[in-house]
Amino acid sequence: MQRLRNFLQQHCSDAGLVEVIEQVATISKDIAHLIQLGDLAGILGSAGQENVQGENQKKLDVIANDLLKDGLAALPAVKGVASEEETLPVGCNPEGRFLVLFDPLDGSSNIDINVTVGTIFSILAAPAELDGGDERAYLQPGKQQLAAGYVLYGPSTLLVLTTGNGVFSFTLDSRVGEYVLQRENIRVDTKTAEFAINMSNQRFWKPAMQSYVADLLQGEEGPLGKRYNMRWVASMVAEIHRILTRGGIFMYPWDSREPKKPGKLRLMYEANPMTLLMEQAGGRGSTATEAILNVQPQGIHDRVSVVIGSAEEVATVERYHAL
Ligand code: AHM
Ligand code: MG
Repeated sequence: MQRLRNFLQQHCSDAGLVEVIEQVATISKDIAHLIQLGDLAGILGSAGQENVQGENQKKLDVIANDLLKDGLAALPAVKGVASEEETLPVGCNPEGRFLVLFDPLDGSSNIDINVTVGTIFSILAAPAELDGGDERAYLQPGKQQLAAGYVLYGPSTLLVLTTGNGVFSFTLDSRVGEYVLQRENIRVDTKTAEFAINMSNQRFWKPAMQSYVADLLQGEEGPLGKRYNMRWVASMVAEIHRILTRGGIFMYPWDSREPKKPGKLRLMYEANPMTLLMEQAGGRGSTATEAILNVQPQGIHDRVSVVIGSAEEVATVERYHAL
């Protein structure tokens, strides 16, 4: 069984990048430990404050954010970090070569009911001329990511990773405190008959999305000619992991509840890393009208409409939007 450190040394020629990924992995073990303790560690419930997006922060959102921010800032290779839970990017080491963006605890509305949550991360090259606290340094399209991944805190703790050359999954062996390689070169089926979307928002979607989902629901008698199954965990890490494991399509499209926002999910530390993983596994990520990895961010907390998963099904959604 290959350990993460050995794997990274063999698969990634940049020692600085290896160090950053290993640090995320090390911190995730502390987060996993706290999640397992739950109430016993006094970490459940609200922190009594809101983040920049106006969302109520859970205690564990704040704790996971501080662990990642402080642990990454301690590395000479890290020039700056940006987080869902931080209004502005945080400058770290001026000589650093990397910027790390993360959602420290995605799906955190699930934490109090003991359902899967995750950490999502994306690593970019730091422009030499800009400070790590300067937002402009981060505003690179997703196709420029050097590495991306997530940690899934579920029945097992898993690290799923790409450095741009395939997708690999590691399981945390809590007996020795090490991530060990579990699946190599993960591939996603191009076809699927399983979809994930929050159906309670149906009446707020654009007509093209309403019409696509209405056709899915017609099953084998409808124009798509297939009987579809549906899942919704309300935890993007769990949904994307399911799709990487058995195929499917995940959608969080624009809706008219907040018409000025292009979507609910965040481009730079949710949609981009998940799309890079999916594309490295043979799937796709789209806004429904353009490739997510081509979207030029205007701000670190930009939101985006998200359609990610099996390539042929993502193309079908795009077809409905092109009509
Ligand atoms: P969060 O980063 O505040 O946890 O929000 C992101 C989560 C995703 O994990 C999930 O897909 C989505 O929000 C669920 O939203 P909803 O509760 O509207 O179904
Ligand atoms: Mg999130």
